[in-house]
Amino acid sequence: MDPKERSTDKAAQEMIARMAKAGQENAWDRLAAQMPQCGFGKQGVCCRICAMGPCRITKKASLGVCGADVDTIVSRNFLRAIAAGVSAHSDHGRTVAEVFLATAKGEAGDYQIKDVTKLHKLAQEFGVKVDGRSPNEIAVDIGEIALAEFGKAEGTQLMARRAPEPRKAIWDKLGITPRAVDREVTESLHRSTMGVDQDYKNILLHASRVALADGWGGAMLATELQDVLFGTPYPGRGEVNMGVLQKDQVNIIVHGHEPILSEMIAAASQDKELLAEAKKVGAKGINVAGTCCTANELLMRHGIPIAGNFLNQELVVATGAIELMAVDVQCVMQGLTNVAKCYHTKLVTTADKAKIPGVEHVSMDERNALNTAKDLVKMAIDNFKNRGEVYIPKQKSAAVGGFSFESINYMLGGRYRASFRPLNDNIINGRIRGVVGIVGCTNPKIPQDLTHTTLTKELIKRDVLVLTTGCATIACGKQGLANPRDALDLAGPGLREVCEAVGIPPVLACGSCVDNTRLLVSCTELVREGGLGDDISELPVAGACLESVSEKAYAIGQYFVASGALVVFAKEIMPISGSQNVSDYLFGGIEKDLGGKWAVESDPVKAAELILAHIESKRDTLGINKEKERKLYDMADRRALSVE
Ligand code: BF8
Ligand code: SF4
Repeated sequence: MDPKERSTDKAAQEMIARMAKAGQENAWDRLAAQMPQCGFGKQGVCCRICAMGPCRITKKASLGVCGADVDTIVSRNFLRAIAAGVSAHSDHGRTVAEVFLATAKGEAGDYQIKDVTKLHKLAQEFGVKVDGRSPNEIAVDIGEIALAEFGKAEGTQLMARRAPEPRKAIWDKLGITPRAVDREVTESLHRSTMGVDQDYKNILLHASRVALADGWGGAMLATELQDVLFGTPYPGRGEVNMGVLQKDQVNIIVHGHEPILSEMIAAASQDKELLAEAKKVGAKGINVAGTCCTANELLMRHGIPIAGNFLNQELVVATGAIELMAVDVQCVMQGLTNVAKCYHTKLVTTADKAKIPGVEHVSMDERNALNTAKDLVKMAIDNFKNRGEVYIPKQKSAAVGGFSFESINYMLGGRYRASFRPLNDNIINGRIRGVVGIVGCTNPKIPQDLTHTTLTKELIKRDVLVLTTGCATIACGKQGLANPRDALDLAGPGLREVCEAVGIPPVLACGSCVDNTRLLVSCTELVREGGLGDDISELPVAGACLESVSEKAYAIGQYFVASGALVVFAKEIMPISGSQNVSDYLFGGIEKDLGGKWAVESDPVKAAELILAHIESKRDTLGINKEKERKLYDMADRRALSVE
């Protein structure tokens, strides 16, 4: 297959061609070998949760052996996928909470509480006393409360209190205010086992509840605690794509999700002794770059370069320039082992819960974190001499990352009064039509990055502010859309004017997949600031992921829907088409219950139309599309025009 049909990223195209020439396999080749994929699986109609099965629903056999109908089977599979996604984000959150607590207690000396302002804010939210106490004392209480959120016996998620009041009332009325993460995941598995919940709407109601335990629970805690521990991101420059690899330096790739590891490797790479060692082996320095979400975390906080997103992981190794790739959890392809074998690259697993046969394991213990990271850097340096042929594609793009909620708030409001007011005002006056989150993965079924970048361009052209996370951020970054200057040239006149006035780009890189919670917090702030309705469901906002891969993407989609937003996925990647009832409910009926809904559209241009129509209908309902009386300037105009 022509590499251009596999990826829209020029560096990836080069590497795909090189791998093909060398007879090396990657995800696209393995996908081809899987064709045709199982039609039952695609529709979500197969069930193998008990030993009377596996069953699959066909015209000939409309019920499983137990009598389960297609609605039960499809909704149960969907719930299980969401629960798995929730467990991934939230287990990440729990690890962060554990390291946070160990840090506060002085048991993880290499980490420290970096953002005391945010610590105090969390303390206020959690009812923790601040006066006369040191940051570590406060953090011990916060850490203990946070850790309990994952497994507490009673009560609901503390973070869910952040949601707008009408939203919380909807959740309460439906009985889906999320409880402890572990409880919601356990109940998901219980309800979806053989012979338990067999009412598809009831099953999908719990899908919302478990997803909310992630968005307004585990994942939100991951983001908040990481900010306190590693620093709340503020905008800074970085570079994205394989061209960030350095031919004359020791290259280390950190891959996975938890910054617990990558933060330490980044620190160890600056160690003077290790730098001297690198020089001794003939390298000019130590270059750390990231792939996948851990890359977003490092770009957000340190401007550390990003080598690529999910589908780039094998291609990066195939450059022959990587001395060591340290991986932790999630989205790490086992296929990496075969590619690494073709080169000198040392692949190292670091999380005890995620090992790979034949791959060296170095356990990352937070109590000895920096030393472990130094050992890894040393391994990389020692491996430099084993390099063979190296080919590094030239492509790289400048990018600005670091758009946390706090930094957006600060930039919009200015130094003296952080505020969303200018954004609300400009949505109300129509210069900005709405706000859309473009998130998630890259899937080999779709030319890499195509939909994220096309949708982003279509939306900013039509004056929609775009917030990105996960691999979609990296997709945009690679194609220059996270470069404010280039992106501004593609923005519609209204959006451009506002962006130039307040000094934000039209595409905001907001971080990793757990950082989708920054988008929930931002939506809540849009409501709180006033003028755009009382609930998230009234806002002219939407979310989209047309290249989803992971179960985590369903979890994210469902918590946005349950928070009141429209969420658009690609049709062929939404495994519910086997049930008309489930499809009708998720694409329509659920809106009456929760104010949000799913939609499917695989074509990014049509997806943009669909989203814009949704945004305009929300604007109509809000009454902000009505022609206003002509006037010279109002306050909003003046604010939008004032350049600091
Ligand atoms: O959590 S976007 S492919 S890397 S799942 Fe994975 Fe998808 Fe990338 Fe990050 Ni998110
Ligand atoms: Fe078949 Fe029912 Fe068992 Fe599923 S639970 S495998 S549908 S018998």
